[in-house]
Parts: sequence; C-alpha cells; structure tokens
Amino acid sequence: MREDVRDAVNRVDDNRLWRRHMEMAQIGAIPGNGVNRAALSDEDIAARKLLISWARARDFAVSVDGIGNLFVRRAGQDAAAPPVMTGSHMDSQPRGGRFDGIYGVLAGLEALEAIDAAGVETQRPIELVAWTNEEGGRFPPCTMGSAVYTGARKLEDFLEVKDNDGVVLKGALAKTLAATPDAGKRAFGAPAAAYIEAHIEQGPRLELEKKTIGVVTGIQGLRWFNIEVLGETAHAGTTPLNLRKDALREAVAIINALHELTRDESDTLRFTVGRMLVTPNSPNSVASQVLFSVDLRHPDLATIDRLGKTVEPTAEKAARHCQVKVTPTLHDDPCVFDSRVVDTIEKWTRELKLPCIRLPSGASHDAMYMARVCPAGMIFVPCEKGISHNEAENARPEDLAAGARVLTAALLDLANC
Ligand code: HGY
Ligand code: MN
Ligand code: MN
Repeated sequence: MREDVRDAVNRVDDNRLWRRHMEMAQIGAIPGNGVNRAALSDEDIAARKLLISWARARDFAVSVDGIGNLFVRRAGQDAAAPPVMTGSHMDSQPRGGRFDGIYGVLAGLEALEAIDAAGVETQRPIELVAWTNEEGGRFPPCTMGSAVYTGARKLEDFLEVKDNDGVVLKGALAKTLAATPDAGKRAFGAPAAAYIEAHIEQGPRLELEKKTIGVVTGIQGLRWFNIEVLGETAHAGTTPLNLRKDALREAVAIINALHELTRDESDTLRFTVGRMLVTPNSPNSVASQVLFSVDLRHPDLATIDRLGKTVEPTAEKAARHCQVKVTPTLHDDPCVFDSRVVDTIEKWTRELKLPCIRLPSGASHDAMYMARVCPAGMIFVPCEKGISHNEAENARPEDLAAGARVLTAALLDLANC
C-alpha cells in the first residue's frame, strides 16, 4: 500500500469517531437511544456549531452556502483545483437513529483529520459537506440542500414550504444561517472532482452476508407527491352520510386505490404514506381537508416513471364528492454511480482486506444529486438488523472505523489524480 495512504489510514481513530457519534447523539436525544434533530431546528444549529468547533480546532476552513450546506475544507497544493468532496447530513427523522447521515459527516471529518495528522499533502483540496435537510421529515422533500447546491432545484422552490406546525422554511433558514456568522460565504455549484458519501446501509444485507463494506452501485428512483383532498366540514351526528363531502373517507379511498395500483408480488416496489394532516381534526366534525404524502420508489426507470404518471388519475378517480389536488414534490430517476469511483472504493476495500459486496441503495442520499455533477460513489457499513428511521438503529464502532479507513484511502487516491 502507498506509504502516504497507509500512514493516513493508520491515523483513523476508532475511539474519537465513536466518541463524536455519542456526543452528537446527545443533541436532540430521545428515549430509546434515538435522536430527533429536525432540519433547521435549534438541534440542527447545535450540531452545526459542534462540527464547526471540531473543524476549527484543526484549522480547516469553514463556509456555508445560501441554503445552509456547511463546508469544511482542507487545503491542497492547487487551491484552484476542484476539490474531492465527501459528506452526508446531520438532520434526522423525528424518531431517528444515532448513525443515519451523521456517520457520513463524522467519517468525512475523521478522514480529513487522519490525512492532516499524517501530514499528507494532496494536489486537490478535500472538502467535507454537511447537507441541509437531507431527510425532508420536517420540510419536504428530502435531499433539499444538495438539490439546490447542484442546481437540480432552485432555492425559491422551497422558501415557502411549511412544517407541521406552520413554520415557514424561509424563517428557519434565516435563523440557522445567522447562528454561524463567522463561517465564510459559499456560492452554489462550485465544481467538484469527485464525491464519496459514507453511510450506514439501512438494510440487512451486509450484516446477513457478514460483509464489512458495501460498495454502492447506485440509488433507486423516487417520486414524491402531496395529495390534498378538499371536502366540507359538518356535524358528525346530524349530517347524513350521503350528503357528506368527507375528506378523510375519500383520502382513505385514494390510499387504498394506490395500494392496489402498486401491488408487487416481487416486493421490489416501495409505496409509503407516512404523513397525514387532517382539518379540523376533531372527533365529531367531518374532515374538510386532508393533506397526505406519497413516497414511491423503484430501481427500474420505466417502472417508476409509469407509476409516477398514474398517481394523479388514480387519486381523481377514487375521489367521489371531494376535490383532489396532486402536487409532485420530488422526481428523481434511478442513478448509477461512476465506475471509476466505485472501482476505487472497491480497490481500497480489498487493499485493507475488508470483506465487501457491491449493492444498490434502497434509501436515497445526497449522492443522488452529486452524481449528476461529478463522478460519485458511496461506501456502506452494516447497521444492526438493517433497522433505520427508528430509535433502535445501531452500528458497531469497528465497522464505522473500517468505513472511515476506506473513505480516507479513496479520498487520498482521488485527491492526487
Ligand atoms: O428517504 C430516504 O431514503 C433518506 O433516508 N432520506
Ligand atoms: Mn441518510
Ligand atoms: Mn434517513
């Protein structure tokens, strides 16, 4: 193994990496070892400040762009060269785990620190990024920060999005940006030479097949929608059923029709309704309005495209007395990662004698958007029983450190070519 790579890889500190996970897990901690660190919340701000404190301690440069993506940069010999980038997200689901997203940020920081401690000079700068609002749990859709950074979406598309309490994204973003005033200002869309994201698998394969590393080949396609059903509120006791415009009853009919539409014996297709807001949300008033989410996913482009196009007509057909408004909120086709980056990840995994498999990602990640603007790839490490988006999410320190070593080696390789 190249001397510089060996030296840097040997400086990955398992204990520091684990300790930082536990420290971050205190921010937004919820019972059952979980975290609730919603995007652009006070908890998100606290996590940003903690990450910046670690970056500053190593004299890395810190900057933030207009949607709050947070960048930590280690200089290269050629300051003008497009950097090699790594990163993930610090926001979590409402009942999230201690590793989803934050692992990719802390593994990236660990790689930067190990390279720095080894005194390895790289031709290119290496940058870590903590993307804003990857989860989309509070402010849908997901992967918002990377979508705006790469130009796939405009910031203006999202400023008026509201959370379940009616808080508007624009105000929460302004508060978050104001919380780190001494971070440099960063434009959207600066060129990158390559991007690698480390993440827990959020599925059971690595653990079942006793592999330490997943060399990720790509990400399945997604289509998200908001469906609004508009009826009329009325007295639950006096209003005959045949005179009602019951938005909740018809939302259920639409959801059942979509379940029929998406029935898949092979259990490859993913259909989820995870969010529902009911107005007036009172036991003895007929619902006048229901807003619910639709999350559709499939690895095959033709399939996800065909299904995405049937959502609106299916909803309109299933509704009888109410009006229906279907708004697409996410349209991501399946992505295939760059073969050179995938091969580089596998090369160093084997150099480090770590058992690995190649596999696609069922979950989406910011790498979905970075793959559109530069060669990109991902490194998975196992999580217990594949559980994620759940407080019980768990991972082993030795696996997290193994993934950070592969990341360190791959970043160094790409930063010198
Ligand atoms: O929804 C996803 O796939 C990701 O975990 N945000
Ligand atoms: Mn994630
Ligand atoms: Mn997630």
